[in-house]
Amino acid sequence: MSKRALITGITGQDGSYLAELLLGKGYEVHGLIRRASTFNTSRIDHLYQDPHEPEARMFLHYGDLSDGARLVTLLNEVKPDEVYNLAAQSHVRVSFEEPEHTGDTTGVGAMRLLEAVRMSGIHCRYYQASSSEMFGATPPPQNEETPFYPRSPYGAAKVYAYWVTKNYREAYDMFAVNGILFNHESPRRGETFVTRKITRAVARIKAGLDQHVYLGNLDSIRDWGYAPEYVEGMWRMLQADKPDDYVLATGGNFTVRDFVVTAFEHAGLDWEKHVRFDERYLRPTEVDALIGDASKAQRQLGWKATVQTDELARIMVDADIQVLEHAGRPWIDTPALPDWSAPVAAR
Ligand code: NDP
Ligand code: GDR
Repeated sequence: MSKRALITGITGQDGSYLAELLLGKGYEVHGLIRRASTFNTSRIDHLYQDPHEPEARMFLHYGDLSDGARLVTLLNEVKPDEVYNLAAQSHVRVSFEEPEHTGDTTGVGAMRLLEAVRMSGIHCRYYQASSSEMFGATPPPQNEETPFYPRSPYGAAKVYAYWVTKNYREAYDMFAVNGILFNHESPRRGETFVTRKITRAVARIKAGLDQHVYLGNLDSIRDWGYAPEYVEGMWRMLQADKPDDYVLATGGNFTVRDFVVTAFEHAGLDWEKHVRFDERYLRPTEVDALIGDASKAQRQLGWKATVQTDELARIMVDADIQVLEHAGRPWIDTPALPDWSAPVAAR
């Protein structure tokens, strides 16, 4: 019998890679999608099969994390073995403009899903997409023992979701885990996050379509890894013997400026001619430095990031150039990843 997974946020960057990974492992994959007036499934269209086909293994269901009753009916219908809660209003800057909505979706949404699991009486394993933004102002390196000090409505909502996940584990003996993931990016990254904004601008400037890109704070430090590797880590957390919380990160550190320089240089462009400042992209409170220590995940799950930030920047620039040159969709093909069945030292 194949395992059955339910993914909230399946239309997002991580949801699309996770769906691919699980289908590759023989899972039946169910995804929660929001009803929209336009199509919002471009990241997973290549995985879609007509549900009438007998071999179909991916199914999409309408729903929303703001609708608790729907989550109960859906869980009863799907009866998943594993639930991955990836849905969120995930943009930190936007969370200052929409704090209440962010709290409702990113924070209370996780509680609604946990409560729906409990009420439906289904015995499943639960993954919560927690974030390095929870560490906020606490200086690096950050690991599972580092105190939280969120610096945005988004970070605060993720702290709430983290604690309710832990509470349901302790109160109801649920197999519920927090993956505390540092920034991870890819050619499928949303266009308003800084890495993709930069690599997309590089491609457009190179093609002569734009002259400038407007950015905010170039001094913040982030630990940027490659998203396809991180969804493997999520899956590994749910295969462990015991539920626990894990940091996933590369351990590297790069400023936004370093990322800009690497991306522009890779395309043979001088960044100083093209990058301009716009204060609208500053945040009322910034997170200055996030650098993760993922040694627990390496020790206990055999997980280790192999793509460092400079290589990631080049992958993303190449993909965005390819999109423009070939009007194609390079995100469909995930480049070969390490052999995850091999011990870490052998990779
Ligand atoms: P995206 O922003 O790409 O995807 C978010 C997903 O959530 C989309 O599928 C979106 O649907 C869905 N969603 C938003 N609001 C709701 C709602 N009310 N009900 C149901 N679905 C909703 O995020 P990522 O893939 O980058 O991240 C996945 C998760 O991991 C998020 O929770 C994020 O906060 C967290 N995270 C991400 C990190 C990163 O670096 N990428 C690092 C740490 C944590 P739609 O397509 O319709 O908008
Ligand atoms: P982050 O990602 O806030 O770390 O959250 P983002 O790419 O938005 O910002 C990273 C850093 O870049 C600076 N910056 C800009 N950011 C954006 N978006 N646009 C700009 O023009 C710009 N100029 C400078 C920011 O100030 C910041 O310091 C991401 C999200 O995926 C979260 O959901 C996730 O939880 C965390 O990563 C870990």
